[in-house]
Amino acid sequence: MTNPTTRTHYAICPLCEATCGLAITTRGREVTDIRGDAEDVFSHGYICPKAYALKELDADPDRLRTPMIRRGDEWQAATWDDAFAEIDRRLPPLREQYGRDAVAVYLGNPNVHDLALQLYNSVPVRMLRTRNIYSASTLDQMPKQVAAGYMFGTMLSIPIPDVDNTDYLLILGANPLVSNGSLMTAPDMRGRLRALKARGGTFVVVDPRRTRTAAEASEHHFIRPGTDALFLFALVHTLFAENLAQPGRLAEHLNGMATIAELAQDFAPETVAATCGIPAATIRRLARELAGAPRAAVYGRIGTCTQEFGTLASWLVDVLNALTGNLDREGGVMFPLAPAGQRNASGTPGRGKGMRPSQSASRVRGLPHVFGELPTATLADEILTPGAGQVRALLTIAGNPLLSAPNAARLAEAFGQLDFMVSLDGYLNETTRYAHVILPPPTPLERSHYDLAFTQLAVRNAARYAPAVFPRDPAQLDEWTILLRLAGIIAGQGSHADLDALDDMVAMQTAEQAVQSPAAPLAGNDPQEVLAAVAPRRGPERLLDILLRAGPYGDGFGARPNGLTLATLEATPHGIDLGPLQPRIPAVLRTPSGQVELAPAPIVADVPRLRASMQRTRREFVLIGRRDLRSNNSWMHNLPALVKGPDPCTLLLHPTDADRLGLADGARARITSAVGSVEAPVQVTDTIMPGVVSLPHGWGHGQADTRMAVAAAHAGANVNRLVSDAEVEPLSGNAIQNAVPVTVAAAE
Ligand SMILES: Nc1nc2c(c(=O)[nH]1)N[C@H]1C(S)=C(S)[C@@H](COP(=O)(O)OP(=O)(O)OC[C@H]3O[C@@H](n4cnc5c(=O)[nH]c(N)nc54)[C@H](O)[C@@H]3O)O[C@H]1N2
Ligand SMILES: Nc1nc2c(c(=O)[nH]1)N[C@H]1C(S)=C(S)[C@@H](COP(=O)(O)OP(=O)(O)OC[C@H]3O[C@@H](n4cnc5c(=O)[nH]c(N)nc54)[C@H](O)[C@@H]3O)O[C@H]1N2
Ligand code: SF4
Ligand SMILES: [Mo]
Repeated sequence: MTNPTTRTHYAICPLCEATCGLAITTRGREVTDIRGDAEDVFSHGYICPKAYALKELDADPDRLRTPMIRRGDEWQAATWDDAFAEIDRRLPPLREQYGRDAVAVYLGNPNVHDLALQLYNSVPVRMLRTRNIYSASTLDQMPKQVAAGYMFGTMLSIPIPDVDNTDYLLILGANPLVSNGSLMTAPDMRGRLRALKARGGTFVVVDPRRTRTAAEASEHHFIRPGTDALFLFALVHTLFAENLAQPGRLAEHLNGMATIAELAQDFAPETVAATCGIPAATIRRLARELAGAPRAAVYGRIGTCTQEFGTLASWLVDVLNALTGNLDREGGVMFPLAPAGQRNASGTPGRGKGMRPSQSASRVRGLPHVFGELPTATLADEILTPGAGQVRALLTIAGNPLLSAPNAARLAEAFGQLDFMVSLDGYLNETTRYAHVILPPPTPLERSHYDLAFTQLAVRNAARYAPAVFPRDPAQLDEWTILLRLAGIIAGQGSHADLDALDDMVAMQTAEQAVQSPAAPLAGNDPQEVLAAVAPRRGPERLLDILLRAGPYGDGFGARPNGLTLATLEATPHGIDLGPLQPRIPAVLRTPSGQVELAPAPIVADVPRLRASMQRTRREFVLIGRRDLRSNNSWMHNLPALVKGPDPCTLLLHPTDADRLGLADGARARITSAVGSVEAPVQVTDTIMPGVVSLPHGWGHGQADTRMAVAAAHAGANVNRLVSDAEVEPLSGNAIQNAVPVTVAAAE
């Protein structure tokens, strides 16, 4: 080919929850430009610096392009047939010998950013029939999901701040100007927050660090890490004490208000102020402002989840939204209605099974099984502790737990003992170096995208589909095919199972579910007719078409002729706007009572633990995390554009603490916790609260046997060597990655 033509493709960025629309210009197989798609109905041209890194990711010479098999210490590039044959040779006998719980699965964060993984990862995982399922969810948002499950009935019934219409936004433990928003899909949070202020509104940030978001806020308050539930309870207390608890329209849909009033009695602002580090008068004023604002929203994220009282704090956020009349109304917090896969839009409107406390527990520590998974913080226990049910083999899918999960050193020791490990991953990194077989996915530019997860958490309803930018490199396999081949092996069909038959089975299950919902227009239809209607599509596109057509905006397979289909989306490359969020209570509820449960018994039972925490003596230092705009958890540090510039992996230390310890800016500090010790350069800054230090997660590269040359040159320290796995948040099993007690000293 002499003169490859220049083309523009419209894509959706799969890197973070903002899901920005991209305009990618290509010449032949080369990316010449990546910009925001100005016509995208959802993101209107906004992007961050990571979008351009998709070009470097695509071209990264360290990115694996063939399967890898490890024999002893030697890694060998392998054919797909050899890789699957190796898995077939080693995995089924282990299941045979030790039972199905002997195989564990860890699902990492990119599973929710990838259409094929979203639709197909459950196929091999369910076939394993193991109780040992772990994921990044218990390092992240599980407490919010537990609170949502109890209050509203499903784990994805998470109310989202209507940031574009609110007058008052209280943000705790989130830094959306850097993270680009989480459990709140909203590209360009800076623009949205500036617009909030421009229309006379207020936003308040409560965070142990004066973040970029805090710096732009109307006001910022330092809070002692881990004390958000106390602070939130004090706001609730003030609402009741001053007769400001006015749920308005929602009153008739709420259960448990009296219980809340009673519980809050113990948490007067004066009682919690010293522990939180926020004056009582400020807490009272914030409560009055929140109640007095015409429309207000409370929003909490990582800082309120990955901590000791994560479920209590996540719950209280929505208790406050309900008590101030802001739950489920414009300008408050609302439930999105996604076009596909929205669990709280199927089944009987207004009623459901709800969430019950975990009925089973982990083998070693008796930790809760929540939404079908066990706490990642106990994966090492299950591998290291002998006995029936011990984990002997591991499948990781798009995860890097050795950088992201607590007590990384102990987890590494555990991985080193596994009899067999398979990783579906594009890098030979800190985790996959322990694998025996690595199966690499195609690059994000070689696959289609529709965001099934974050449309359920977005500030506006929309539908967008993007075909792959480049045809898949014939040497690679689509991820859904990889997953089906794994499923075939697990099902005992060997490494050459009939993939078409397996895919037909998956599609049939999806069609059966689609016709089962009494609320769907196609109720009673024959699943065969559904399959005929989406023929000849296969793979993710077939499943997506079924979900879209059976969804709330769908054509119902003919019942609503103008409704949505995948073909409609294919014809609208910038997406279809489906309008602002609308009130959905009571139809959205899936609780057994059909009410919002403000005071679920299992959550209420955890309140005494919170009360007792006020009696503790304060630690000299507690450690918190942080994120950097040009980074994404652990796996984008091999891209030169993202790692150039100053070292982001520094220990933030307040000037008074630095003086006391004799640590100057740039000095090396040793940070030590109950489980480990790391070194990092000190960055002295008054943006961090005295007594609090911060290290970002996702660093700690450069280990032997990894193949990420750029990352190795920017190694940084692994903060999860400091985070303990000994305790988890009791209701959700979530790891406690914030407010970790540490000591700090000059490095030797
Ligand atoms: N101390 C501390 N620890 C934390 C956090 C914290 O704030 N503090 N945050 C936690 C949070 S919120 C999260 S979500 C977790 C993340 O934890 P993980 O999900 O375990 O880690 P990631 O860094 O996201 O690693 C993603 C892996 O997937 C691979 N990958 C990327 N894209 C694809 C793909 O398309 N397909 C496949 N098959 N593989 C892919 C990458 O190479 C990488 O190995 O970390 C958690 N850990
Ligand atoms: N650039 C970039 N974007 C990302 C990611 C990334 O790694 N880099 N990761 C993505 C992922 S997986 C997620 S889950 C989201 C997370 O999205 P966010 O939650 O917005 O991310 P963070 O920047 O970790 O913000 C957490 C904030 O909580 C504060 N904090 C820590 N402990 C406490 C506490 O006890 N109380 C309170 N009130 N605050 C506390 C921290 O100082 C920090 O400012 O970001 C996503 N987006
Ligand atoms: S904000 Fe997130 S989705 Fe948007 S371009 Fe950046 S990484 Fe991609
Ligand atoms: Mo996350």
